Amino acid sequence: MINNKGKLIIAAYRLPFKIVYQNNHRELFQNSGGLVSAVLSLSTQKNYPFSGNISWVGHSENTALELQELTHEAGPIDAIPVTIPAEINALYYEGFCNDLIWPLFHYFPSEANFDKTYFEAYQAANQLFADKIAEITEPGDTIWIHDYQLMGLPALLREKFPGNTIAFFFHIPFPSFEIFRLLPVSWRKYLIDGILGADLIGFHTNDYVRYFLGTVQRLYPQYEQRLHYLNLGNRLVEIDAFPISIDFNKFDDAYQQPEVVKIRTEIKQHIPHKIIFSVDRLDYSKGLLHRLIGYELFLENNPGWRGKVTFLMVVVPSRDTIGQYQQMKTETDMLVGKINARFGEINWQPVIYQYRSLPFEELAAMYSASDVALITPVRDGMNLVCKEYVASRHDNRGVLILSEMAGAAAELSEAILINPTDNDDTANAIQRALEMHPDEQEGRMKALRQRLRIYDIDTWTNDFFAQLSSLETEQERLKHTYLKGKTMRDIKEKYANAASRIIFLDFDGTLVPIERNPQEVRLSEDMAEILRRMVAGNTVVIVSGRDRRFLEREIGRLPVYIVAEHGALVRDIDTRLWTPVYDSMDDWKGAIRPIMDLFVARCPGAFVEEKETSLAWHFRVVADKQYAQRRANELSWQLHNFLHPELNLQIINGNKVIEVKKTHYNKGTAALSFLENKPYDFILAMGDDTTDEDMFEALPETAYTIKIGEDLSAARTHLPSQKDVLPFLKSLLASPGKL
Ligand code: ADQ
Repeated sequence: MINNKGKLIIAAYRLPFKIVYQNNHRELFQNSGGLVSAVLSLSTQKNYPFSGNISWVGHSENTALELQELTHEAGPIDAIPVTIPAEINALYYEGFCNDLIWPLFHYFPSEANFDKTYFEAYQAANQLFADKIAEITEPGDTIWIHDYQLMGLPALLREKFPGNTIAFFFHIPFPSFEIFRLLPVSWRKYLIDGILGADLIGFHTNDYVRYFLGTVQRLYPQYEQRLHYLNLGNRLVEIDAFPISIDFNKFDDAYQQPEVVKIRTEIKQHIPHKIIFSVDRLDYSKGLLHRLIGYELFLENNPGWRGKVTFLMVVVPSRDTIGQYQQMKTETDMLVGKINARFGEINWQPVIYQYRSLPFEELAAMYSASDVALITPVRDGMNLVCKEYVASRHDNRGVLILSEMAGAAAELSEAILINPTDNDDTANAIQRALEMHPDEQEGRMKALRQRLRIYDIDTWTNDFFAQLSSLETEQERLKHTYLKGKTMRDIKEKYANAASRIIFLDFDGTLVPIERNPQEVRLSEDMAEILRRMVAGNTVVIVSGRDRRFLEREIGRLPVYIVAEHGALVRDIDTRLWTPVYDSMDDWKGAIRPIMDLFVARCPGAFVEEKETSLAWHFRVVADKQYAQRRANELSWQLHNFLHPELNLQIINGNKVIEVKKTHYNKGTAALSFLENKPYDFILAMGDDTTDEDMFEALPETAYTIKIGEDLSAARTHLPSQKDVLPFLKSLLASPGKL
């Protein structure tokens, strides 16, 4: 895993501890939520990848001193409180977080309040977190930030600590762009820039990953996306799905615990027929009202089940100081009353409704006593209740009815999946679950349990940190170190002492600056002069993607090797004749050209460029970038279907261009063909473009590879800009050489 690490810092809105005063006695309560268990189990692992105690930074009403005294002996977590003044906290937490982001991201835009003071408080609170974390951060520390309350924090920390690893995990749904775009423009930018300050960004499901990447693409079309990676130019960010899980063994073991067995027996005695169970926080996203209406419809449609089933609905109080929540509680109370009044009998109550928090043993007993779990949120990032229910069913019995709107539905396909707002669907699912044959129940439950047993909370944390570790390796590989000081001395010394040298130089962006109009590019006299001097004692090869006509015009007069069209054509230094790397290269164009032309017609502004050895479909100048990108994806897909391996063609998705050319050659193969003909003990390659990466990757380890600019690269060193190329080459030639 990760080597020579500093400590792990966790930032989440809440601290995992709270001090409660009872009868003049102080007591420390440790929250047992999923994240806390994950962190605790991580800290006890043999190959724990960090050093020292974990610092957990979070809002608290307790002082640092109180917490220190009590948590000192409590275990591996040091609690570090952030003090947020009450008036800011109200606008930040109850306001921006729970009166705007929570409803909006759960697809309740009509419940969202876009208040300017909320946003100001959100920024202020994120800054308070950043300041507190800055007090304790040291080089090598990893900072893991959680959830929608702290979206601005990764960027605030990145600015202060560019060298530290920062990870971010988002626990609620990330919505599609149509919802996200409802936010004011500057808020959107603050939130997305904020999250992108992290190195690794985790969501529960692949859908949320897609929506996030889609949003970034709308805001920043210039960031290149490849698989799960986003290239910000000077930094690589990974965005991936890590479905959070639970402590499977804790719930599984509970089945046989004496206290749980006792409570389960009591429940079964008290309710001597089928039990449907649900437990949630009070929240409109949890679908309580729809669930009750679905159950009512089930009783209406199935008179035979009346008196033989009870719905045990437990709701844990939450956010009930907010108006919407109070109203929801009243509506729930009324609906329960209505169902009980409509169907209840002297010795049968259709709904037993409890508004309270349950201790663990009681929760485990209810899970294992029930015949059906009815978990029907209208939106839920993941939903842990359904996973806890499955883990509690050590007996392999019970049926899970689960909303398809919960993130967990992507993993738990053996549940009966329903649309929670479709009352008929809910009612039918209840009937089907109650009447399901025990063999079928067992088959489904075993499959669900097997999956959760493997992907439990420990696997989740390990998966997350393993990704972080391999991302760090990738970032290290692509990191840019500028060519100066010792590396510069080293390269000059090697140059001076070498017996046989070869130098590969890209043209645009390396020997000449990038111009808006590519045809207007001219090689400067200074650069031409350096190249002429360089030829004495060096094999000089100019490697370009341009066609040979252009290259003849611009550099034809120079006594150098020239490689055109990414390695397809080579001009000899002595004969000055061009040779194609492959014969009869363009017999394939007749088949590809009509496909590209069709896409020109379907995408106004796009055009086809016919090079000697390739065909390129350009869409840089198309006004509607989104539309053009879609067409480009479509074209690329059609071409992929068309290109059989025997055609020996490849598709290159370049920067706003899709190019088809013969496989087997690129700037890398072109460079290698020179090395095959003669041994060299000094190899240098310079370039700025993505196609130069083939050259950097292909050349031997001993080669000096230099990327122009800050973009991530496989080259070992960088020069900041094209302007630095001439001074560098001059200084190289000034090295006192053997030759
Ligand atoms: P929550 O919205 O809180 O979490 P959930 O994932 O279901 O939702 O977790 C609820 C937890 O509270 C469960 O562990 C459950 O056992 C417990 N709980 C619920 N009712 C209870 C009661 N009456 N008494 C005692 N305990 C009760 C947010 C996101 C979710 C995401 C989690 C984790 O909204 O989508 O799954 O974070 O990332």
